[in-house]
Amino acid sequence: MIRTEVRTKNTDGHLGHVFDDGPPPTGLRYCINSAALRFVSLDKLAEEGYIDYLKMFKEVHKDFEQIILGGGCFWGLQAYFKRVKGVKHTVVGYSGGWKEKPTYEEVCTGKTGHVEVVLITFDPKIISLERLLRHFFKIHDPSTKDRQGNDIGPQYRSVVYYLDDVQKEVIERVIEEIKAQGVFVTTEVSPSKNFYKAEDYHQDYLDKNPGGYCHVNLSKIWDF
Ligand code: MHO
Repeated sequence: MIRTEVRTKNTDGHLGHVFDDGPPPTGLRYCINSAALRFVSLDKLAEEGYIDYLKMFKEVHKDFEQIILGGGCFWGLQAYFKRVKGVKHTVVGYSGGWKEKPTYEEVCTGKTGHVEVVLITFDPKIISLERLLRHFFKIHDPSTKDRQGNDIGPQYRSVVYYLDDVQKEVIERVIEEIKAQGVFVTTEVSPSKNFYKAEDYHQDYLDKNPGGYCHVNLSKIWDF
């Protein structure tokens, strides 16, 4: 049997071997050294930059659900949502643009297409997506295009990026309800196409800097 060596793209390091007796669709079987692998758990795929891989696990039972929300400076969004019951994990990042691995400074220019977002991992047995979205529409203003409070620019636009198609319907239903209450909604609803984790100092920023800028009212965590 032919044994083809797999080597790293840039540094020519040995990773393992590949054989042609694997399963469809590629027919390839990768036999990769464990030392060359990094284990990323399913709930961390999105935040580690592998959002595209999630679709490979559609059939796998998960005890969590995820959604990406943008509604102004991500410091405040994260500070609020991490206090909501049923939210298991939050991480801030950049999403929706075209620039790969953007820095905060690049996103701040408004020219990367990205939005400051929070990736929320929640337990759907404790809080539904619907209720989570009610929080979202309560704490930010969906009517101001490319703006939340004093923060202006496309990086502050209101967005919901969903991670699976089932979520789309729920999001549209909640938005219809809000519109019916007379609210003008500019919120962009799209399938998530990327997520780049923001720099460490932005993670849990308001816990580290309690007096820091925050456009969200944290004095009340709503109960829906
Ligand atoms: N108005 C705030 C926004 C920060 S947020 C991380 C500032 O300019 O620092 O975009």
